[in-house]
Amino acid sequence: MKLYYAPGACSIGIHLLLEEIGKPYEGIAVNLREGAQFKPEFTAVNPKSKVPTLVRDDGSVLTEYPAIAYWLARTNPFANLLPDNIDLQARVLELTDYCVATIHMQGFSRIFRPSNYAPSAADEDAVKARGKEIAEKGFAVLNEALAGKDYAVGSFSIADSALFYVEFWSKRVGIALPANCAAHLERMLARPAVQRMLKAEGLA
Ligand SMILES: N[C@@H](CCC(=O)N[C@@H](CS)C(=O)NCC(=O)O)C(=O)O
Repeated sequence: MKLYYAPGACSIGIHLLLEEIGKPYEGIAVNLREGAQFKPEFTAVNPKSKVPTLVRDDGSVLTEYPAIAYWLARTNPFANLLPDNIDLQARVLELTDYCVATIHMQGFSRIFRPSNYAPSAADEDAVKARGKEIAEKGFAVLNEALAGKDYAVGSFSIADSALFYVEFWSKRVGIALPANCAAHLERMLARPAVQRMLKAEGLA
């Protein structure tokens, strides 16, 4: 298997799941700042120009965070990345989608790439501020979901990898995490798989 990732990007969540699973894989860094995602070498693999991108052992390519995380969990049941209970599985998908589709794509995307949302450069500060509001509201929701739990649905699952990457980004943009999210981030940082991933990406 090959994981195309960018250091510190949302792909950190998939990268840590591969470390949790512990099977051999190749990590290939894509330099988003230099535009490597738009070069033919990468678009031949993923025409969406996005990481994470997973190339499976049969050569087929899987994209989109929730799909990759779900496939990794289902094909590696020994790693216990998805609970057996269907109701809890639905909660895992609900939280994963909220992190990716709302907190990341609507919140952090506005903060990291305001020009994609602003009609002119003069509007960019307002776009960033709106992104911060969306992310902060998202963390308030996650904080409630984490109340009384070590992990998103009790035991560790793919949802925690998605929570982790948005929590990890919070420091970068000056968002103070509410208490349960801050404790969850610390708990995640204490996992050996997360430490291995951070070292591999030069973020430790
Ligand atoms: N919906 C995609 C989002 C992936 C995404 O936005 N990845 C960002 C990095 S966090 C990216 O590759 N951006 C490329 C760019 O900014 O040009 C997913 O769930 O995987």
